[in-house]
This record gives sequence, C-alpha cells and structure tokens, in this order.
Amino acid sequence: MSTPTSSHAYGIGVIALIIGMSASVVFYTSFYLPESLAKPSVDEHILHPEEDFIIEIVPGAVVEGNQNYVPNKALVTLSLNNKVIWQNNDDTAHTVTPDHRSADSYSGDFGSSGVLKPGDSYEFLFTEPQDVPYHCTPHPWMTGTISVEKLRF
Ligand SMILES: [Cu+2]
Repeated sequence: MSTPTSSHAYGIGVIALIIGMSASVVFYTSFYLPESLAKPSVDEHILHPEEDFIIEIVPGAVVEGNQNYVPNKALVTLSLNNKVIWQNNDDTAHTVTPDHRSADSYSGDFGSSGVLKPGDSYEFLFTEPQDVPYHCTPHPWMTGTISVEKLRF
C-alpha cells in the first residue's frame, strides 16, 4: 500500500504549483502592471534637460497692450530645455492657464493651480511634443504659446 503516499505527494505538488501560479498572477496584475502603466518610461535626458527655459511675466504685464509673457511664443526642445519656468516679475498676481485642458502623460495636467503672486514661479516639465496656447485667467488679454519639439540631430 505505497501508492496512496505517492499520489498524496503528487496532490500536494499540484496544489503548490497552483498556489505559485496564482501568486504570480496576483503580483503581476496588482503590482507590476499598474506600476508600468502609471509611469511611462521617459528618456533620462528628457527628465533632466540641460537647461531650464524661463518665461518672464514682465513688470507692467497687467496693463493691456503691454508685453506680458516674454518670450510670448516659446519653442523648447526635448532634452535641451524642456523644463519651463514662468517667473512672475510683475507686481500683480497672474496665472498660467491652458486655453484647453492640456496634459503631459508623464507630468500630468498643465497649468498653475491658483495664482502666481508677485515673485512666485510655476514650473512644468514637458516630456512630449505639443503646442499649448495659454492665458492669464484674471487678465484674458495676456496670452502666450509654448511649443515643445523633439530633438533633431
Ligand atoms: Cu494676469
């Protein structure tokens, strides 16, 4: 009567295999998969561009007809200067608000949340080519465009 013992061992082996496979599936769907979906892999050079790109909200920007966002039509290049910083050097609070909802798949929604007080700045890391027209919510005559392009060799 040795067969029951070996079939018993076989049964335990099958159960262990099933548990192991279920554990792998659970790990894959609840840890690996969400992680890989949430964080698109972005080139290191794009995550750490060589330079910041500064857009100044110049003194007097609040007055209609004056210059406001300088440079007004900005072109930045991925890996070179795709981290953009809006610096409010005016003595009035302003916003950086996209004309239409705009999101970068790595950095999320674009736009300052709330106002930039005098001296405040807003920075955003663009990781994809895109054109984003934007404006100031309290002063809709203040408009600008940021264009992001791929590095060309
Ligand atoms: Cu404004």
